[in-house]
Amino acid sequence: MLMIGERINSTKEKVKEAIAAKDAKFIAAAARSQVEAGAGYIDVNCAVTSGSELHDIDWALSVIQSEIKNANICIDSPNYLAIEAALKAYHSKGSLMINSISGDEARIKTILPLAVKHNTKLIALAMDEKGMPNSAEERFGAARKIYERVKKDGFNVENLYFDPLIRPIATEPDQAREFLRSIPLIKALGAKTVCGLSNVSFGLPNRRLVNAAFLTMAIQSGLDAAILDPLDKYITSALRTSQALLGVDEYCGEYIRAFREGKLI
Ligand code: THG
Repeated sequence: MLMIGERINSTKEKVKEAIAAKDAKFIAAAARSQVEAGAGYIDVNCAVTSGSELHDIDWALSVIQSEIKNANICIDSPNYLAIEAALKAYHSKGSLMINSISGDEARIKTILPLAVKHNTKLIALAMDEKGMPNSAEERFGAARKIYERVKKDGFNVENLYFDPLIRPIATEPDQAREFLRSIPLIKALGAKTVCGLSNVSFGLPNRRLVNAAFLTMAIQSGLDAAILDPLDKYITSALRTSQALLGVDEYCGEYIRAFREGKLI
């Protein structure tokens, strides 16, 4: 399963301050530590930076690319102009992922051509104009419409990742179950699945424990990728044990290596 490192996100106060102060060391260290912990992509969100997102994402991408050769980056922004700025700033040989579109046609119209032109991976939230989905079937229905829509415009669906949108179980106890049930339905379309893991535990104590247990269940259900904190030992423990138990970690090599490197609880 692909880990997308979540730590460079401007909703986090320290990150917001580092971006405002143009603290290149902070951003470079956050990128490096996540890659060393096993992140395949680094999510970059500069959206909460008081009106300077375009400039800030350009700066952050330069910093990350000079720290990490051929960095794979996941551009996380509600603003297509910021996504466009990031595509311009990216000059490495790695791979880009755009986070995200949904069933909203206005957003598809602006972002999809960029994803096609630059041959990026693309996250699509499994929701349409009716809003947040409740059941697995609603998630699947929204995903199917988006799948057909992006395929029609020439997007390579092998690069499509659906986010079935996990919601806090503290207030909506059936949502983890509906999320998990939606994964095989969506994957049967021929697309991949991804999620922002930590939403599931919002409002609960000891959130890391809930995130880790949920990750184990999601991996068992076939989740392909997750936006998470790769430095969290609960996360790496859940990931390595799950993959070893499912037989996708040959001779438990990755599990043993993670143990030796002190990455397990
Ligand atoms: N789906 C998609 N993209 C996403 C999300 C998703 N991008 C943003 C978010 N959700 C995933 N990224 C983060 C980044 C940081 C944190 C959580 C999710 C984080 N949160 C702290 C916490 O939960 O305790 C609080 C913030 C802070 O430290 O100040 O660190 O679902 N496609």
